Amino acid sequence: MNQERLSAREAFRKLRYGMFVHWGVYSLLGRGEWVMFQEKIPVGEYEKLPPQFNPVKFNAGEWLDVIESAGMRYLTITSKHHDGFCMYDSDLTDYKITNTPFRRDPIEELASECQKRGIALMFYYSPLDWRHPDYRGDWAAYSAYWKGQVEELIRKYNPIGIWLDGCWEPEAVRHDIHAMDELWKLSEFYAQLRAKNPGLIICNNHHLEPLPEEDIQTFEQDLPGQNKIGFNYTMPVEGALGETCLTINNNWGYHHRDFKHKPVEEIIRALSFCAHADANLLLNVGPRSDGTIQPEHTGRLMAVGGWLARNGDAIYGTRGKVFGETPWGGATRSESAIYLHVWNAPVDGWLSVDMPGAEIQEVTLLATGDSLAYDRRESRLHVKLPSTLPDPANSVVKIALK
Ligand code: FHN
Repeated sequence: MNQERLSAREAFRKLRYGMFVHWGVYSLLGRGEWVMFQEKIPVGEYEKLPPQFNPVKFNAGEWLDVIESAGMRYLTITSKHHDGFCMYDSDLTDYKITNTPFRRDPIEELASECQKRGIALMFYYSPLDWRHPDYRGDWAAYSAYWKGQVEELIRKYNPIGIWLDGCWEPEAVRHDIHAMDELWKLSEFYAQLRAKNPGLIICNNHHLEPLPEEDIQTFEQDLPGQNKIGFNYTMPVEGALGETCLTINNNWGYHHRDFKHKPVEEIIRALSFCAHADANLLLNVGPRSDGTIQPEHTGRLMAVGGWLARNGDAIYGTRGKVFGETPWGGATRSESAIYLHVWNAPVDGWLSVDMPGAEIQEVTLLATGDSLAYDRRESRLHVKLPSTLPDPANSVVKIALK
């Protein structure tokens, strides 16, 4: 693996927390990003949406304000979803946002704002396409089209990576990574991309073990290794970058009747569990057709940002897999400290962890700096928690090492 790729992977892992955005003309209907397929909307009918699309309230600076106050360090946004509509100014199709009343290129505006603020940018791209005539026709022509679009996204907007989604079609290749690679010619394409962009981060959300040239193993709507929804590869693969992608409610694209907004505590625990499992969390919002993110979501994001303002040292730049499963929570570590994430505090208030050989300088509550009493018996460390913890969702104990 070349040095640029190694450095890019390390930088990506350190980001730990990103915003996923599913935004497209489907937001006009407000019934999620699969509406065209689920409601069997004919292409000709669906094509009536772009002429109505004019997100006049879209403001890249406002989106980046939300990302920054949320404590998120990267943005992964849909450049083209399965409906085939391009949310950027593609040279390869007229079916794109710059051909709507909006006329502007929101991806370009977001890329510029991300650059200004040091927020990393990735593009979700769907090779699966419900509209393109060659998708079910001239496979060679369609392959040239979608790969050309991925290349133009990289060339035009300079993202840190590409997040592919949809190579799990057709069913025949869904459970066989080698058949999928053969059909979509993925490894060959990745090598072409890497020849020009050695440090490109590549993700393919196929829910199988990553190919050698793929960097990220995704856990969709699932925490790493839990596989509660059955279509993720059950255990994190050694050496892959883990990333859980999670909806903030129950839909990726905007759904006007989805009120199942996740509680702040649940999001904080998901973020902490991912870091404990040495994985990133990519939390999704689905903006509305006017270009705004709904307040139920911005409010939650800000609240998690508040927790991160107090506890971010235990998340950003840390590594996980410090201990095995524990009944009280999880753990992360940096060069100089171990962080115990406590979301299920022991009834007697004593945390006990095995820490052979560690030389301890101090034990404190990360959020307040308050010192905590601790005791060492042989290789085990016992820490006395206060009766009231600062963050019921997840209070972090910092063990500063000498
Ligand atoms: O079909 C897509 C879905 O619309 C959404 O984009 C998610 C995000 O991970 N991926 C696919 C379902 O696995």
